[in-house]
Amino acid sequence: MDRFTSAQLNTLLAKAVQGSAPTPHDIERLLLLTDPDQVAALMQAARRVRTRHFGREVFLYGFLYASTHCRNHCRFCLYRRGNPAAPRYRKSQTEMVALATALADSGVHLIDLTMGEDPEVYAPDGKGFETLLETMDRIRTATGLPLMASVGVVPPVILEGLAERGIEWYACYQETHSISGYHRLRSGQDYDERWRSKLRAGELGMLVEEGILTGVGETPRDLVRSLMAMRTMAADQVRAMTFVPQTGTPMAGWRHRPPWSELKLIALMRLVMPDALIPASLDIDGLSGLAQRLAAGANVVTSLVPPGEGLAGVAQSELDIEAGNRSVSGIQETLATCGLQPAAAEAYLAWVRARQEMKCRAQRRDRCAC
Ligand code: SAM
Ligand code: MD0
Ligand code: SF4
Repeated sequence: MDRFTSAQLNTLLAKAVQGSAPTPHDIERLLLLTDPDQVAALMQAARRVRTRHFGREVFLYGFLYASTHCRNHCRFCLYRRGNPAAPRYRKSQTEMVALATALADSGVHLIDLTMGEDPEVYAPDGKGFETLLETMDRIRTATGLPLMASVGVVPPVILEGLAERGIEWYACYQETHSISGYHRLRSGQDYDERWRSKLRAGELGMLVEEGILTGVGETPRDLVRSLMAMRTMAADQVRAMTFVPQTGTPMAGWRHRPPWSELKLIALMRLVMPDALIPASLDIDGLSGLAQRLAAGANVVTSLVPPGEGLAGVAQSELDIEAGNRSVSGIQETLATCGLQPAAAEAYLAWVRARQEMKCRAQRRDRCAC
């Protein structure tokens, strides 16, 4: 792949800052940048785009891993079915409401309720889903915050139930948009079913988060395809997570380090989808990895977990949780060092409502056009 001269790169980045996204070919070349000054220029451009769309304010997401039981066996995941190394627990409804309330009191803007595809919730009689919907209602009443459901590929009727209850977000990460890559990672799961569940959530008026994994054997072309897919589906929040090898899984010994990085992907997502929310997750490198993710153009701090409650992360089940570093107070200093500050709760809510309204108008336009 041909390299950029500094002049070429500066022109391309200046155009991106003005709103003209790089082409797929250029995205691939940017992924392969190695010169530290050129990489720094990419990050700076991403920060400029973030500032243009979001100013100096970042959003904060509380993370509640409500059940670590799962019927699936994703090859990359600690919580895959049958892994004896996975810490397993299932929080009761009362516990979840109390944990969400504590997170809300700590100052987060949203509660992300995440679970494995817990066989108790996914039971054929539907009672588990009924309880889940009720739990989300109770969390809403107790916290008044926007909510995200990261609960796996739920049946269509449950997706409708979430939308009817006004649950703002549906998060469901494809990990890759290469079908063979998907089947390698999410073995036994249907690519189209997962993809369609997100499109359907969007049609039902929910905001959608899409995500990719990096460091799992993907090619630059795969990543370009993913970025294009995220943009085409008009995902409202987009993320990249660096794969963390997990004990007891088929990928425990995987040590592939590609020449690109989560940071470059964050910057590229920012250039390609300037107004999307992009997480700086505490779930990969903990607090020490926050500043670099924000410097790459991320504008949401995710995976804030209250200490002392026996709660787990996903990629990092324990890192920094009990030390209180994955908390609103724990990240303040880093935010200030990066010249950023938490948004007001009203500002996050206003962003969510404006985005929902924009999607709704776009859908009405599309329906009229056909
Ligand atoms: N069970 C639901 C599902 O799979 O959609 C909800 C959990 S989902 C939020 C877990 C996400 O964390 C995965 O989609 C993947 O992107 C990420 N993840 C899981 N294991 C990981 C690992 N070992 N390293 C990095 N990211 C990981
Ligand atoms: C995070 N640990 O934000 C969480 C999780 C699920 N919606 C998010 C992967 O990194
Ligand atoms: Fe289960 Fe989600 Fe982990 Fe896959 S990624 S094993 S669906 S918890």
